[in-house]
Amino acid sequence: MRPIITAFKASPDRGRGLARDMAVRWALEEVGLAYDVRLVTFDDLKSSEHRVLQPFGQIPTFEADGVAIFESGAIVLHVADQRPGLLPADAAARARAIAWMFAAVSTVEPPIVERSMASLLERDQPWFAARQALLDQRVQVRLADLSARLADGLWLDGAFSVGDLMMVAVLRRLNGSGVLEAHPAVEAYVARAEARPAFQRAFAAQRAVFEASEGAVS
Ligand code: GTB
Repeated sequence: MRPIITAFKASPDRGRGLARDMAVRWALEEVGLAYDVRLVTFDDLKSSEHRVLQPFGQIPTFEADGVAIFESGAIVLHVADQRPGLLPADAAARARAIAWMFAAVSTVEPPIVERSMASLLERDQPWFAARQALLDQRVQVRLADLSARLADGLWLDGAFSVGDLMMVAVLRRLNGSGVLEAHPAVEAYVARAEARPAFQRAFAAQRAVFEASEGAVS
């Protein structure tokens, strides 16, 4: 059975590939698994049918061969387990790749999300500049550590893995913010990952959905 994932019919990221179906599409492309997409509206997300698949009423979800799961990281890991390409065969290296996935979502992502939410919701507050400086600093600390880790290496731990995929999916939220520029090794790392053919195919697929939704509106 071809996996079926869910994605926004009209993504609020306007086709920039920042919604969380992007990492899932990218993983599927990396391992060469063809998939189908069920496009959903915000109303669909809150339906009882969708909540059976995703208790929080969100995208993405994944269904294939009796497996129905949610959480983009869990889906990416499951996909990586289906075919070679994203998880090293060696048990210790595999464990390290999974550790990098967790580092992406639980160590690097929180300050990035806090920073973008503040930019979005608190911009008009009189204390915004001071808070933004503090949040920038927290992101910079993580980026400096990643930069040191990458040093002259192409990826976080040997060959490209699920760890890199999730890390880059998280770091892409900083694209266009001017924050990555202070860390050329991290900026080059993100660019290297985005140049992968599998990333390009996944990006084009989600972009096509956005363009179709724009066409439907106008
Ligand atoms: N931890 C879950 C996972 O990784 O799967 C989080 C899933 C999630 O946040 N899904 C969001 C959602 O369905 C879409 S991706 N939200 C609807 C809701 O909660 O009602 C989050 C997202 C959306 C848009 C941007 N953007 O525009 O930059 C970035 C991220």
